[in-house]
Amino acid sequence: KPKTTDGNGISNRYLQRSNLSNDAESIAKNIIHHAEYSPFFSPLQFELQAAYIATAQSVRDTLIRNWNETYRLFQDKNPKQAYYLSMEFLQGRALLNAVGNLELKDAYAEALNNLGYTLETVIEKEPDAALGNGGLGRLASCFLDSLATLNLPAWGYGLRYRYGLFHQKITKEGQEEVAESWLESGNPWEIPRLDISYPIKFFGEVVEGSDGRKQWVNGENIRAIAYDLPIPGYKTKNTINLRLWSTSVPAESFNLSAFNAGHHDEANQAHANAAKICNVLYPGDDSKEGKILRLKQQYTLCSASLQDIIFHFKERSKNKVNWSEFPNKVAIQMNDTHPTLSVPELMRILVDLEGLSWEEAWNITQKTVAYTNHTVLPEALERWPLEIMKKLLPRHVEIIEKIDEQFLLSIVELHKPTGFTNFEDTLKKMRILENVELPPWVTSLLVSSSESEEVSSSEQEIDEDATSIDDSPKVTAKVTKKPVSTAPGMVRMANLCVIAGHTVNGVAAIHSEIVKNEVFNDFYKIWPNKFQNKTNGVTPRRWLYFCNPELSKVITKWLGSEDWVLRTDDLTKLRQFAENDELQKEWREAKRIRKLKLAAYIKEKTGYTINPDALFDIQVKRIHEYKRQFLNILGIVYRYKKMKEMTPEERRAKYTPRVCIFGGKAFATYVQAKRIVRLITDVGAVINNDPEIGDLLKVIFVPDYNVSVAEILIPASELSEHISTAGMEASGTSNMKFAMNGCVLIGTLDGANVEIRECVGEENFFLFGAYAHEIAGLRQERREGKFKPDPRFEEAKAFIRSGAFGKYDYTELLGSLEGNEGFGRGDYFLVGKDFPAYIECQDLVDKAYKDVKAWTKMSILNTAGSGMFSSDRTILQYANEIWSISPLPVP
Ligand code: GL9
Repeated sequence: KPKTTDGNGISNRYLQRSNLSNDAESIAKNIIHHAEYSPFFSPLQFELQAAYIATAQSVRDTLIRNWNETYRLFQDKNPKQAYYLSMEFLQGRALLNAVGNLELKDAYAEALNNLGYTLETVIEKEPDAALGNGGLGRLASCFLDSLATLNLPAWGYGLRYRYGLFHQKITKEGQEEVAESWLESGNPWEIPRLDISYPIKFFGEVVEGSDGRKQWVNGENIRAIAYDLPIPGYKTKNTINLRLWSTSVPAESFNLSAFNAGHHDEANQAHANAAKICNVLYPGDDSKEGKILRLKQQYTLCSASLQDIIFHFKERSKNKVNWSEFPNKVAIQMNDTHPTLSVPELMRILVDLEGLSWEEAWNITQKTVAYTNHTVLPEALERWPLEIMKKLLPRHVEIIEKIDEQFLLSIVELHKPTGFTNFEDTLKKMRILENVELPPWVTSLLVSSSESEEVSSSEQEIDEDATSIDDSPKVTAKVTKKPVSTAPGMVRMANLCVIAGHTVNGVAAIHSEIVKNEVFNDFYKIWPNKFQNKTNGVTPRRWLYFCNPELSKVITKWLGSEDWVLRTDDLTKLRQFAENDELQKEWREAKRIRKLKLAAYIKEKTGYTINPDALFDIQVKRIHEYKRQFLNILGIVYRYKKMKEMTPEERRAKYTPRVCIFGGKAFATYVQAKRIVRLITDVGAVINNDPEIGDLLKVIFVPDYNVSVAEILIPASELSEHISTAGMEASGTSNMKFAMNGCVLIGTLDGANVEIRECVGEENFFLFGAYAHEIAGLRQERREGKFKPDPRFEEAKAFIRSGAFGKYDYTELLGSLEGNEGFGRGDYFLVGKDFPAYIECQDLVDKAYKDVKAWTKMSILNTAGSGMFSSDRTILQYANEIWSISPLPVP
């Protein structure tokens, strides 16, 4: 007898009936069905926009079916599951990726042809989902693709910002920001889960309940509502979930009497406050208001996700909740420090709501959470003012204070055998709270040890029984009052992550070394086993197979199968053909098709005509002083000046025709970065219109760089620039995408460049610049006034100062390269130091490009050596070495 209902209460008979067919004719019918019954528009106007929405909805049907099956399997088998918490997911467009992963691209292309459209033009109608700023957010999205592809039980959690990353307009004045509204025409990919919502509280106070447990009461109460995005794996049914939270308030919060009295804004206040939380990605946090908003965002993500994770844990435990099983079922990865509040939130839920003891809860929390560090820039290591946090999250601050004191106690215990001399600074550096007085029991220990090296053991020892903070040892030794610091108390999120997490990882080999030996060295010394490296990766589906079909076809032909899309190590087999004329010819033809497409795109967006046979030299990434777009443009300025000094014959002999392409957004309030954008466009305006130079040099700033623009730029690139000051770029991920697409890199020994160079071969990478271990010494040299700039560097700067590139006053920008003062001035990023090596290296590039065969070989060897930078490799390492999760494929 057939089962009539499944877990969700729908009759199997009907579920089977709704089977979807994958032939073009059925797909076309399905698209038309959506066009007809979709709430978005009338079928009488089946225009391009409608075609996109209906196509997306049709693809979503298949996604939802796979997504339900995957969910059901996870529910039934109850494996350990990983949850990737991130404030950013830079998804880009979904359509091509979805039909590609489902292997339905050809069927959809044919269906759309039958309806009078092409898949290519329909794809263009989709706005980028830009819920991230840059590499960190894009990494999270690549990870989701790999998690699904590898059939791993995992989910992503993020926020559903109404306005994603701003659009960048390039005007004569440089960058202008315009609000981005990806949801304006509706989002056909998401599934609003109005049935799934959780309460979120802010402000209020902490009281003690009659059961002795702490209760967090009153305050502002909102709700987080789930919006699900199905994430399909490649060549698998497994489709995982990216759950994005939106914020609202229940209807009763609408103040009807105020509204009726004519106070409309007041009536809507609660709703407006709640909606504000998910309004924009990363609001500027300079103001106090901005800080509270950002903290509210972070807490919303953490609290809603944890409530949801715990809901699933309980549901899957089927009435037999055993909390000690929690770390065997749940792995939480904190993508940078932004989701750090997960730690006190999990503690709060376990202790206050579930009634576990502090020790039990701490044990569970520590086994559950892990932390990825993505940057060593000190300004990016989040610190929150204690005052603000106390107001917004009073119970969490209590918990953080307790974790802090517990940590101090454990450190003191650890150091007991060696004594506490000179220990105070280390303690202060390591603890979570900054500018907060040490607890008296610690201070007195320190005082007693500094009074005499030979303190009697009885004096030095603290009460052995006092392992819990509540009754921390009452040491009565005299305490010398130190001047109370006037600096405001702060919570160091990274320290909390390192203390609470079972694992801390960096994102490239060199970065993980810096994390261990510099940033968190004190922690590394006590917990060496906590620290790991997980070199970043990128999905080869989006970043090679889908965005570069021509090159992919060549690769497949020479490798004899498409297996490389899942096993990128197979790409090494290209090495044996690197000098084969036939492959070389096909390789260049494939590259040229992409170069022509980019040339057309540049013409459309900037009006400039570029020579498709010139060397395409690209630097695309967020604009930042440490990434040194400034070095690149100064090199171009110098090149241009030299060209002008030569005869046409000399010019042609020395230089290779080049198109220097830039793209990237500057943070809206980052003045120096915006000046760099302006300089690039000013330089371009002069050089591009100089008839003497012609197509020997062009400088293009591609506006509004985003995931979709990257998909056009990267396949067309021949040389790409990854030229950060060594030690400052944690990893970089576009470097991996460029190498995969047969692009040769010019770069410093920084981030993943180090490993890319090893994998593709030194002779296939243009290396220049100071090494990471030299940087501190070089900065010191500068401060001492010992740095002698190269005359060529002086010449380039003077050329800009001369007004050769317009009237804009570049004094402030160039001034950052002068003096010896350090940050902000005194060339902190060592542009002057690396300038000579950089331009000399660029001369080598010019020479190398002239040898077509040798260059093509380098290009092939870059693709061949890029296999290890697949995010499949990265995710397998996370799965095995941090999360302990195993594949669970949907049959
Ligand atoms: C970053 C690092 O700067 C990059 O080097 C790294 O590749 C990525 C991913 O690990 O993380 N950290 C960081 O804060 N950003 C990164 O790109 N910034 C943005 O995403 C804007």
